[in-house]
Amino acid sequence: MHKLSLTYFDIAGGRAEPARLAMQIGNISFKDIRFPFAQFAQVRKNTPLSQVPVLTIDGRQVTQCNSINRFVGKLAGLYPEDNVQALLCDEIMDALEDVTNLLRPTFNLQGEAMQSARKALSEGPITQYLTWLQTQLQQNGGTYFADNRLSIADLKVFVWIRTLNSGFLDHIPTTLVESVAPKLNEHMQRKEQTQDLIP
Ligand SMILES: N[C@@H](CCC(=O)N[C@@H](CS)C(=O)NCC(=O)O)C(=O)O
Repeated sequence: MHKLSLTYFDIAGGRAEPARLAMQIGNISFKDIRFPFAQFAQVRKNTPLSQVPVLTIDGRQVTQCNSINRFVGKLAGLYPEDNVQALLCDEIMDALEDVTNLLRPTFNLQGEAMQSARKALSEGPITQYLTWLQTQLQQNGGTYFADNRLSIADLKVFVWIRTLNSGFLDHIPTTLVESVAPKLNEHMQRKEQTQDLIP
């Protein structure tokens, strides 16, 4: 058994939350190292690319959230064994990284500049990705994103949709998901209702 720890912000979202959920669901023992935003400058001095999340496995630090997701997904039985289903699972996770990266520069903006940048993202790429995700869900039967069962892709979508709905991202309307891709809210609510999904 590997000795695992996962280092990330103390938030119920972002790039490490799907892996945290997967390890909880799969009863994978790990050290959940959480820190407040204010400590990031200090923490990043000790991470390989000055970024988080970092998975430490038997003392070795590993970066890249989707690599971490695939690894813990396999440990937890939440990653498809079939190659095509694995491809579909990866596609969803990588698409979510793309849209997350579009949001990234807006965190450095303030006031009206942030408002107009986020309005443009909401009406453009975020709507496009939400619509696409809903289509993918429906093409795969309407319940799961791959493999006809819960996978790490479902957890990553769940975390993103919960964040969009939460109001955590200023100027992204909390009604956006419901208005452009309501099936994704149903998907999230289904996951929330299952006892295997935490906090
Ligand atoms: N490609 C990396 C991106 C990681 C990343 O950008 N993490 C953010 C926090 S969610 C970060 O550390 N940002 C600081 C920076 O890049 O300077 C991954 O997939 O994990």
